[in-house]
Amino acid sequence: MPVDQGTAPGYETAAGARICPLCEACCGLDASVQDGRLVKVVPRATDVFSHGYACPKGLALERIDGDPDRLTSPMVRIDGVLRPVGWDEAFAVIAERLPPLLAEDRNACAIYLGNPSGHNLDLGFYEAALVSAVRSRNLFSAATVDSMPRHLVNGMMYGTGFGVPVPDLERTSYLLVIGSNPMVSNGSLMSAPGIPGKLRDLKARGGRLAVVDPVRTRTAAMADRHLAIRPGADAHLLAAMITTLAGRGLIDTGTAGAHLEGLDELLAALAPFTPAAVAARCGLEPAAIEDLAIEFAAADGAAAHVRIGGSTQRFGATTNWLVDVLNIVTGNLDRPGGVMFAAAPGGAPNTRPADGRGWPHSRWTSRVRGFPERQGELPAACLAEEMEVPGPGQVRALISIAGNVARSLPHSARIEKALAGLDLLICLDGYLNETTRYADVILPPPRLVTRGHFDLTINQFATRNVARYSRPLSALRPGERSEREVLLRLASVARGDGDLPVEELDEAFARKAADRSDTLYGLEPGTAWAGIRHRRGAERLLELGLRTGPYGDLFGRRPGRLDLDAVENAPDGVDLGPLEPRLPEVLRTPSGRIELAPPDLVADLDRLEQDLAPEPPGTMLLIGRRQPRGMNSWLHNALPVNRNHPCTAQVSPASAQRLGAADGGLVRVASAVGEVEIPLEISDTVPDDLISIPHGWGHSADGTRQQIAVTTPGVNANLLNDDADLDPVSGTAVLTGQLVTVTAL
Ligand SMILES: Nc1nc2c(c(=O)[nH]1)N[C@H]1C(S)=C(S)[C@@H](COP(=O)(O)OP(=O)(O)OC[C@H]3O[C@@H](n4cnc5c(=O)[nH]c(N)nc54)[C@H](O)[C@@H]3O)O[C@H]1N2
Ligand SMILES: Nc1nc2c(c(=O)[nH]1)N[C@H]1C(S)=C(S)[C@@H](COP(=O)(O)OP(=O)(O)OC[C@H]3O[C@@H](n4cnc5c(=O)[nH]c(N)nc54)[C@H](O)[C@@H]3O)O[C@H]1N2
Ligand code: SF4
Ligand SMILES: [Mo]
Repeated sequence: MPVDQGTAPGYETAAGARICPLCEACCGLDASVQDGRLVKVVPRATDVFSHGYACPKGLALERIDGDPDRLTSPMVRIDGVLRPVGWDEAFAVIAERLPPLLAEDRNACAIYLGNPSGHNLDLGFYEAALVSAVRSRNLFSAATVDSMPRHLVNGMMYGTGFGVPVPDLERTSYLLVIGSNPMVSNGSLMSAPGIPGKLRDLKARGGRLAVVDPVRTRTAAMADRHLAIRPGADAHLLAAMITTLAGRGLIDTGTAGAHLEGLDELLAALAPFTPAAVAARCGLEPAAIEDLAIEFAAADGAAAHVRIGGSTQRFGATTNWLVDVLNIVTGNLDRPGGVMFAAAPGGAPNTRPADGRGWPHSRWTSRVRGFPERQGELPAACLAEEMEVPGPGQVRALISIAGNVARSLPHSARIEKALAGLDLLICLDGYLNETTRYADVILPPPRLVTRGHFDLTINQFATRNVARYSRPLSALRPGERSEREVLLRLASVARGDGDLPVEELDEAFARKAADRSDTLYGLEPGTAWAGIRHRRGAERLLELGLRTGPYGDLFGRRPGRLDLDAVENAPDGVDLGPLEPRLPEVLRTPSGRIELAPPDLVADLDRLEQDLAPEPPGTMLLIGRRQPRGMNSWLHNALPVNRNHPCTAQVSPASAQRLGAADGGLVRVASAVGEVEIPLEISDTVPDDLISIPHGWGHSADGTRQQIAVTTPGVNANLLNDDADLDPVSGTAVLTGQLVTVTAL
């Protein structure tokens, strides 16, 4: 039922504020649109969050949105070949093939939610409609190749998976960065545009930067202290730091102290992890570990922060947990200059009234490996086996939304084989790429200037509270459909209701959310609906989120406070100020306290204790890196590769010599599950016995349409990562530190 088509006069040539949807920095831009095409993007100097910062990716948004290879119509496989078709034809195929499969077994249809879901209002709101309509236990997302350790730890300690403590970057005097390279990635679970300037400011005000990373990254190169740790040893290091502080009587929990549960039990459990016991495993001197701990504890406002390198590893959950413990035992949780909780203006689990249920997990398990769900999801590293292993409950259909699983998930050759064997693959994606080439139906998103933008998810990890909304700068063209429409129609088909009119579906969806809000906030029935019904689509749900959010007017109960009009009328955004202490109001654990010693995490210390031996010298371990122009697997077509950042395998000069390999020469890298041939780059930033390969490459020309990317295809690092290797606590894939052998060719 096409409803979002057609053009609205006056929209087609426009200019206005636009938040960059690519990464968590969420920079404010100024965009110009001509004839509906994004033609120019410049940084917006007056944006209340980014103050004129933007990186080259955001400034090339017009190339990304205008990439001639982007799909402009749905595609359907007809006689084995993907062909462009109209929307009704694409939906007819889905309506014919999806319901019988679901009627047999809901779990036969899996869903994967990819990374851009967190940067897109339609996906952010309406993916939930699809997920609840399909009712499959086989829900997967990028979280289990990324941030699930954080969600789990957050859930177990504070009661919500999102809404995580973030470094108070502008006021801290000591920033400890573990397994993250924000100078290149622009930061993650720490939304802060312009990290380079913010780190320079930290140093200019006399603060210190410490980096724990095997590699001397651009962030490590700026640091006052760089600890070149061995991969996977961060939990050991953190345990020993905490034990050092306990041994010296330096534990001081500050204001969080009144809300803690389990401190003594925790310190007792960590006691075996002395600096001497872990030093060899970490590849560090015991004194370096002690010095770091003492320096951190002595700082007036310190913040420890961990991301990918400390999360997509065997001790991902335990590492994330001990980072928070370190912040807590040094009195840095919930204090200015330490780590603090944002109050997301659009509403979040930790701003809504508590329901006493705590974080959901372990209600079912995956069929093949028996892995317990986390936050409703199963490990993405289990997706291949669920598609591949026959028997009752086998996944026979996949709906992949904004994801490129054939490049992003470990053991990707196995993923591709399984994709090829599916009965039905539906992809919501704008490219014919390594994943969507296996699709039966591809449903492309519209141009990004047709969407409104608000950082619903990312505001939960912002380093400052802001509310910013970008208006659509162009109406949908006749062949375009909003992702709202696509998801609602898919949901309707999956529910068995058929292809109903979209506005009807949307109204029912929004009405339900509004009625729930009435109950949640004790409003007169119908109040919330009356306050939002003048809007449509994502904006209607955003209005609900904002008005019931922490700064909202609660439909007149808190007059003068935020509604969407107020935010829309402030194109630079509404600055809601620096982060403020939120304990204990932020807690959503059943006990209403901070659980310092969750049983699943304390139990993992046994496994940590079994892992104290360093690998023998000469054992090569694979690690990853991010590059300035990439965005996981999907920007290499729109942004030509920078000569300085090709897809190479970096090793140290000594490792190169031992391997007999020359700079620029080919090497074969082999793991338990695959092998690749890749040019070698000798780099003194990488320590001996590690090999660094960036992910997101390996652009296949076979059956894809990415004319630029295939000219510099690079090599797919996930051919090497073994999907058997998981953090057993969080289910997160191990994407750093897997064993490989390297041979010069
Ligand atoms: N080896 C290794 N593997 C990794 C990582 C690593 O460090 N090392 N990092 C992991 C991490 S952190 C992440 S987040 C994952 C990411 O992995 P994925 O979740 O697969 O995400 P991307 O690779 O970013 O691919 C995004 C896809 O969405 C499409 N897309 C972009 N914008 C939109 C939109 O608005 N709507 C729709 N429908 N589609 C859109 C793009 O065309 C692309 O195909 O990769 C993980 N994989
Ligand atoms: N340019 C660019 N920016 C991006 C992305 C991109 O692909 N390109 N992706 C976006 C996404 S989805 C995310 S999640 C964020 C991620 O943002 P970051 O977390 O900053 O990710 P990386 O830059 O990969 O940094 C991870 C670091 O961990 C180190 N490391 C590897 N193994 C270990 C280990 O065992 N211990 C420790 N301590 N360190 C280790 C690596 O050497 C690397 O420097 O970046 C986002 N921003
Ligand atoms: S730093 Fe991230 S949000 Fe900012 S312009 Fe670059 S890609 Fe966009
Ligand atoms: Mo990510």
